[in-house]
Amino acid sequence: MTTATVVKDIEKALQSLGVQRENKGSSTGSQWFAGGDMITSYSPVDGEAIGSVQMTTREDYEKVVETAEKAFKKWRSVTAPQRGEIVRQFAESLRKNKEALGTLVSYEMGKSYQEGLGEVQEMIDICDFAVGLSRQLHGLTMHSERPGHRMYEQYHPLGIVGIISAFNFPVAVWSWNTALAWVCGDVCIWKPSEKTPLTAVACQNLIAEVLKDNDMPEGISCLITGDYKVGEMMTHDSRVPLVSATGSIRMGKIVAQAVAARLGKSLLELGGNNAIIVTPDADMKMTVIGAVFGAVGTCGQRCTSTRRLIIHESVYDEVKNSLVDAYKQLRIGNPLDENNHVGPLIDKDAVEKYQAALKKVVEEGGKLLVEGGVLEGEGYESGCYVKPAIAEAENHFEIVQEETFAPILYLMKYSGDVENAIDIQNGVKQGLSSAIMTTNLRESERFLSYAGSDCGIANVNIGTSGAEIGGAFGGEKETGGGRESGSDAWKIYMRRQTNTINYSDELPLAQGIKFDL
Ligand code: UN1
Repeated sequence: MTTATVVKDIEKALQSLGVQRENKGSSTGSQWFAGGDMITSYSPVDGEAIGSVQMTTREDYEKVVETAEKAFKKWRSVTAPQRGEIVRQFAESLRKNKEALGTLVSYEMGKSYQEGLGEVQEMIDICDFAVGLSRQLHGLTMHSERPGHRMYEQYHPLGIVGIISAFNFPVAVWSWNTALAWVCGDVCIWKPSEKTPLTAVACQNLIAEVLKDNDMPEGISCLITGDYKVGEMMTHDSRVPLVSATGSIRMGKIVAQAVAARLGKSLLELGGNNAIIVTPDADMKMTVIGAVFGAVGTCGQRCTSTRRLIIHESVYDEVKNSLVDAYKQLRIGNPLDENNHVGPLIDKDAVEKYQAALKKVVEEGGKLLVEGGVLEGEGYESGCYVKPAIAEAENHFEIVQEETFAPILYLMKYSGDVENAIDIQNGVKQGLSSAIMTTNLRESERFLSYAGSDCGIANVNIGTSGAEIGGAFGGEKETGGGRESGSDAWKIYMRRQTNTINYSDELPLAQGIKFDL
């Protein structure tokens, strides 16, 4: 595919999604406010400026929050199944715009077109899930210790949900939060990554149309844009009871402290350092495909990307050689060209971090098996294309302990029982995703037991990335402890209330306390 065709497709995508070359950056739905400085979004695909968005000022932010507060009063009175119906219509709009939005995600973020489509599919899936949920949102009932009493708990809408999302899943992570928050009766304010503001403008246009068609007020879906300073307006704002933040551990610690200082709630989805354990009983074909997709998919920029392979010494050379061979087949280039497996990193900063990590692993005593390097020349003009690399390393290396958002896979050996591999796997400060490749039931069950993986996600015979929306998504330790997406993750978007009702003609006190007048 030539550059010219890509540009043409982008034009079409931008047009059909209502994204301009110059955009206002603060919105309460159909209304947009002019703001401060412009942020330009450059595509890592070809280095071109795609368009720009005006940063939210403090004044704009105030307008947004005031409108959201008003909208909440109306939205919470719309019944949950009706709110679900609106989310259903949003899913329909996403289905219609899947190719356009997938293309823009691919071009603005750099992930492959297939993964761009997959990301929009993930949005559709969570909306479908939320529609069903809108007829549930159930609490428990329990038996009272007092005669003629009934107890139950119910969930009420919380208010404004602030969403801070990262560049790597520029649209899906927003929808995980919004689809649930909306059926729960909350209104949302979204601050997308300043690296991918245009996909956010596109999403805002799609949902604004749906809300307008349903005569809903401004303020149910709001957008603010800018750097961390704009995010800080929300984290410090007690009118925002829940802040859901996805990004680095460093960012998460700052958000968590700011929100905790005002006793707000935060939902954190931070870094991972995900490993696949390969035991002597692993299916080799699955292992290689799972490890390669996990390590190089999204150019290693998923929080679930596979960073470490912990391989039993008896199969170490076999796995190592198969991987080195498999890496030779990888095609790196324009992600909108479906012949390519790997697109660019997000920007030159990320390229520098990738280079620094490769240097550091060698300095610490590691050995490069697949060298990596930055690609130059035709098709690589943006300077963001790198070769996926493999290094032999030890778990205690400083660089291995860190999450580098790049396609670098560290191989390490274990000997003896699977417990030794689990110790290595758990021997990092992050706790998002993990996997074991084995056909041996005893090994897989030990990996899944209380003494097994300490991560929020633990898979058997699949890689570390590519979770489905039906399960709760998130991780332990420095990954932040939050859970988004499926299962009962919706509960964080609501406030729980316990109700005790006395239908007797006495007033007995709990715990048998006597109090007579
Ligand atoms: C992320 O990288 O922040 O499990 C989210 C996965 C995707 C979501 C990743 N469904 O890889």
